[in-house]
Parts: sequence; structure tokens; C-alpha cells
Amino acid sequence: MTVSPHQIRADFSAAMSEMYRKEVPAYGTLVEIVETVNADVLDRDDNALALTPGEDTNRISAERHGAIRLGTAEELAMMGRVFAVMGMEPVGYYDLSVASVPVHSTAFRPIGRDALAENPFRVFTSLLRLELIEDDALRDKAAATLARRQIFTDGAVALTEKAEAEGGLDTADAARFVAEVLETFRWHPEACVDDATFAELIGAHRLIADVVSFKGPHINHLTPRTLDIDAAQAQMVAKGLPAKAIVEGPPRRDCPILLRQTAFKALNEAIRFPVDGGWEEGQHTARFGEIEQRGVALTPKGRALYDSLLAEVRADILPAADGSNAEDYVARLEEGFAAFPDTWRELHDRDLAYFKYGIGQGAATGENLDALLDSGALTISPIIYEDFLPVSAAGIFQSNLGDEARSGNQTASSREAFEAALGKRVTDEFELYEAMRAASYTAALEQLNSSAA
Ligand code: OOG
Ligand code: NI
Repeated sequence: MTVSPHQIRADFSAAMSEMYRKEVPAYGTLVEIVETVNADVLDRDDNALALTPGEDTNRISAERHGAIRLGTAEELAMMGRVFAVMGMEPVGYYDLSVASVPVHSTAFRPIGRDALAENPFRVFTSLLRLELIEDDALRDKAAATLARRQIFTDGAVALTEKAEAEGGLDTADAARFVAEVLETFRWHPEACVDDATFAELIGAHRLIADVVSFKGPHINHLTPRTLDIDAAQAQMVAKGLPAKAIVEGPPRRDCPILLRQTAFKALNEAIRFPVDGGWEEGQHTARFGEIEQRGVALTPKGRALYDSLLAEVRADILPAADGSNAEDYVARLEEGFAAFPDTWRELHDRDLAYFKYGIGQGAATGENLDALLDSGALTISPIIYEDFLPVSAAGIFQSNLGDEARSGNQTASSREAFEAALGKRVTDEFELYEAMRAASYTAALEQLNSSAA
């Protein structure tokens, strides 16, 4: 019997979570904090944060995103095929070079409303832009090092090909596929460059060293979703986790929008460099922990407002890496976002956010949407934002690479180059949200009309 891609994705997400818990014990602490906070929020009666009853609350405890950084076009293309077996498609293009991080990225994730409800696991996947290494000799060395490695097991490749040829995998193959693919994400403390090369790569950019120096693209964080990130952040601090000073993204609001994220800083980890047939001890910071709170997806109009308000705030004040101006930053952020409407109805009526429609208790009067909502014949509930935010992502990268990682030179990135490397187009996130909105609207009106008839 063929296993559904959604089941493979759920199994893979669970296997990854188990592996990361063993690799980075602080992640286990984070998961416990998030589970406690979420249970508290769901117990409250007044929980605007619980968002859509049913669909979104059921999946909360299983919800994760991870992140990896790849070195070559071939790695990205193969990764895309592997994720497709799990029902994950590339959505969105993120240009991180605007924040002096030498990568561009997409998020592999399920796209349909049902697929998301079954298991929303997603992976933020970055591709290194080697062309941003200025030194020719170092760039060649990095490229040659990457060309030598094979990040997928033979089994993972064979099972991906089988799934493509046969339109899926049976139970035994699906279990093997999960185990084989997990190997790509595993941490390997053995560097595949010597310490001098590692130091040179660090000098070019810490991120370049992280991508080039190891056998594979170790998962660098795995992020559970919390329903109250401020409560979770307070508990992180109370439990002694080295939390980032500020929460990235919009401020705390009655009606959460987009995505708020915080992290604990990357751990210092022992690594080993090859030397004369033996090993030499070294250190690297690669892996960290992050939590996120998701809110409503914004329309292009809402997103433009978000981007411009955030840019205004950040033109006045940038959060310092040491957290010294955190309070001022948060105060300025709240002040700036006072201009962003904060009731669901206003967000809906001003076309700033996406909503699903449902049938309410009120009697239908006419066809006018406003009137149907006013009378309670139709109801709205927020469509959750399933994607990422480049400015926040850059903040997450920075906090784990250290402030010195802000390099000056930037070249315009290229979505076309990224898609060429991947071997397919990345889907536009707004189209997906709009399709969900439209489908629920049509379905709700049909239901309304048939009960009126
Ligand atoms: C990815 C950082 C981006 C997020 O949640 O915005 C990210 C990375 O550090 O590789 O995961
Ligand atoms: Ni993340």
C-alpha cells in the first residue's frame, strides 16, 4: 500500500525532532516550555491567540520548522526532489544578501489547507552564494571542497527515484526513506577541511565556513510553534537558556500578524580537524534553538504596510546584538505599529489580511459581505501565515553568527538563478493564501444559499 506523502512528512518530522533532542538537549527544554505555555493558552477562555479552533490548534504540538544551508545547485535540486516525496514544495524566495548574509533561500512546505492541517512541517532552505567570496583562491578551494562531498546516502537517492517512478512508496520503503534522509541532516563533528582553511573561510564569512567545512548540511535549528511567545521567552530566560534579547518581527498585539520569533544563541561545539592522519580539536557555533508564534497571513497591501512600518522603526533604531537597547527598540516598535489596525474585522475590511469564511448563527440579510458579517450569518477566522520573514531571518542568522558577520559587500541576488539551481519555480505565497480565501468564501456562500433555499 502506498503511504501518503503527508504521512511520510509527519514521520520524518517526528524522527528529526527525536534526533535533534539527542543532539541538542536544550531543544528538549524548549519543547517542554512551549508545550506548557500552549496548554496554558488553550485553557484560557479569552484566547485570541488560539486563532482558528480545531484545524490550527490540533496541529500545534506537532508543529515544527527546521533550517539547512546547502552548498551547490546539485544539492538544492536533489533536496527539492527529496522534499517532494514528503509533499513539500518550494514556496517564496528570500534574498538574504540585503542583510549581508551570502545566501538566498526558499521554504519547502506543504501547500494545501488539508495538507497543512495534517502536518505543517517545513524547512527553510538556503543556498550559499559562493560568488560572494572575494578571494579567487579561497572561492576555488571552497567550490572544490563542496564538489567532493555527497550529502545524500545511496539509499535516499534510490528511494527518491523509486518514489518518482512509481508515484509513491510502500510502508517498508517509506520507513527506510525517512531513516536514510535523516542522515543528510545529522551533525558530524569531523570537519572536512583543515583548521587553516576553516579559519580562512570564517574570515570570509562564518556562514560560508559552516556550509563548506562539513560532510553535510546539519539541521541548524528546529522550531516549535508557541501560542504566546512572550510567556515562552520569559521562561527561556528563567531556565537559563541564552535567549536572544528581542523577539523578531511585529510587536505583541491583540490580533497576531505574520510571525514572531526568538532564539537561544548557538552553542559552542567541539569539532575535529583532520591533521596528519589524526584529528585536532576545534570549536564551532552552528546549532541553536528557536521558537515562533504565528499570526494571520497578510495580503500584499498588509505586507507593504508591515514592511514600511518596520523599515521606519529600524531607520530610527536597530536592535544591538548585546541586547543593550532592547527596551527602547520594543517601545519604538510598538509605537510604530500603532498604525496597524488591531481587530480581525478591521484587518478584513481594509484588505490587510487573509481570512476563511464560515457559517454563523445570524440570519442572512442580502448578499452584501459587510451585511452578512454584521448580522453574523457569515463569520471570519484568520488564515495562518505559513512562511518566513527575510528581516527576521537575517536577525536570526546574525544572532548566531555574531555581529561581525555583517559584511559590507552585497550583490543583487537572483530569483532566476535560484530557480535554475533548484530546477523548478518557487510558488508565490500570496497566490496560495488568496486561493484558500477564495475557496472558503465560495463554499460558505454556497452553504448559505442552500440552507436559505
Ligand atoms: C535560517 C534562518 C531563517 C527563520 O526562522 O527565519 C529561519 C538559518 O539560520 O539557516 O530559520
Ligand atoms: Ni527558523
